[in-house]
Amino acid sequence: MSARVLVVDDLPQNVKLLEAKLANEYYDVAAAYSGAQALAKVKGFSPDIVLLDVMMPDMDGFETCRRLKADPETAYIPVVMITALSDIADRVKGLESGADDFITKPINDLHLFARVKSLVRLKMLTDELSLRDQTGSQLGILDKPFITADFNYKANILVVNDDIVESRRISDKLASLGHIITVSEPKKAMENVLREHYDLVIVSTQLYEMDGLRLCAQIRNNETSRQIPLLILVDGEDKDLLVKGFEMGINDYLVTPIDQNELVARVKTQIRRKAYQDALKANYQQSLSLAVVDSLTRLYNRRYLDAHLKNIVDQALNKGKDLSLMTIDIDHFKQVNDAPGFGHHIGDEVLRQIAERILNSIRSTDLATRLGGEEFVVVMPGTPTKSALEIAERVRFAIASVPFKISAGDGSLKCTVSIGLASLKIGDNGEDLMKKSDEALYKAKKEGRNKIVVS
Ligand code: GH3
Ligand code: MG
Ligand code: MG
Repeated sequence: MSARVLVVDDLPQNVKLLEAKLANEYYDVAAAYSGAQALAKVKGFSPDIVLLDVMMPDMDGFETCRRLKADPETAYIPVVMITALSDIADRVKGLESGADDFITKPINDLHLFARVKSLVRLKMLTDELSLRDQTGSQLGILDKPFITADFNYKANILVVNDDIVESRRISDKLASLGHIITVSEPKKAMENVLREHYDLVIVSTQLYEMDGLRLCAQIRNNETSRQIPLLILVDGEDKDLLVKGFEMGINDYLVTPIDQNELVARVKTQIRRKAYQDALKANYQQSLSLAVVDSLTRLYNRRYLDAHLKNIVDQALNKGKDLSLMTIDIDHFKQVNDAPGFGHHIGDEVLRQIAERILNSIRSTDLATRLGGEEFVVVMPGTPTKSALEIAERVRFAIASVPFKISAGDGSLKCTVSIGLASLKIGDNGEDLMKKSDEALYKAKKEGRNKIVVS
């Protein structure tokens, strides 16, 4: 995994040492020698992770970190603080300032690479989501999501530990962060994980009944629980176990006996991250479907057609495949809305049923969209004019042959559509195709409606 690392330290020899270690593992490394320099460099270099010394003149590591995390552009770059001492107060202060992790000097290579790998992996996931989000913003359909660092979210946390005393201490300490469930049997834990929604699972690796890591592996290997953050409790001496844990994708660890403040800080970090990822995903999915699907008919809308028609046309031209497109317009639809005792909502009832009949008359590979108003477009990949005409006739007939159910008048209404059909010729683009089918539609209207005209 090649990733970009920014090393920040006021002492050049420290920077050199870290640079050498990281370059050795094929990381792409840049250096900054002060907090101010780091803030500037982050923008151009866009690192996947920042290793940040705490003790620096002028702006110290805490302040640098706070500023990185306060800027929406840089907030999601993981920061690892490097503290001179294994001073608990410093660690907690670091995590409170938004750091994702810390390492103590002298730097243990194992811990360094474990932390870096795990954070970089997470960053890549977040990047992918942001990228999709950005595509959404470019299409003009997504608001920029930004979850602030403040923290009111009540989390669901599962603690798996058969040390009842330790378990109790953990759940007391975390009580203010949300809802804490404790279980002592791994089997029951897995059942819980699959049944409930958890924001974090804390697993002791000193369980009597089962290897705690095995439970972690089960959680990671199950589609339902794959994304849940995992935090393990390990005996400080057990380095091998920690390495194995990171390899299977745990997110963080605490060394026993647990420091209570560190517990809270690390749990908060995990939950915040999960909340961010969830929000990003939900925002993306929801905005996307809100933005490209027409709410009345549930067909795709014009924005979607505009974005995709070009791709469909390019693909057809490149592969030498047929492509046909029809524009469907309801005949005298204004009269439906304007009929005495009817109104817009009756028109909407008809629109919905027309969309349904269009969908039922086309094939699953065809793309049905509501272009706007009472006009629909169906794109038919791989379809020459002759077959497209058959499909168009099916649509026309499905609409004209059976009256629509409405909640006005005598409860039913006859309605017809006119259809313009065009097929792709070499040299055409999407717009040409739309224009041709629209002209054909105009002709169908002129020739008396309830009919199909081929361009
Ligand atoms: P033509 O056969 O020439 O297409 O006649 P038309 O009345 O269908 O055409 P025109 O373009 O004059 O009017 C379209 C009407 O469609 C205007 C509007 O009342 C109605 N309409 C457009 N969008 C909606 C909608 O979302 N809901 C409802 N109920 N009516 C709509
Ligand atoms: Mg119209
Ligand atoms: Mg019309």
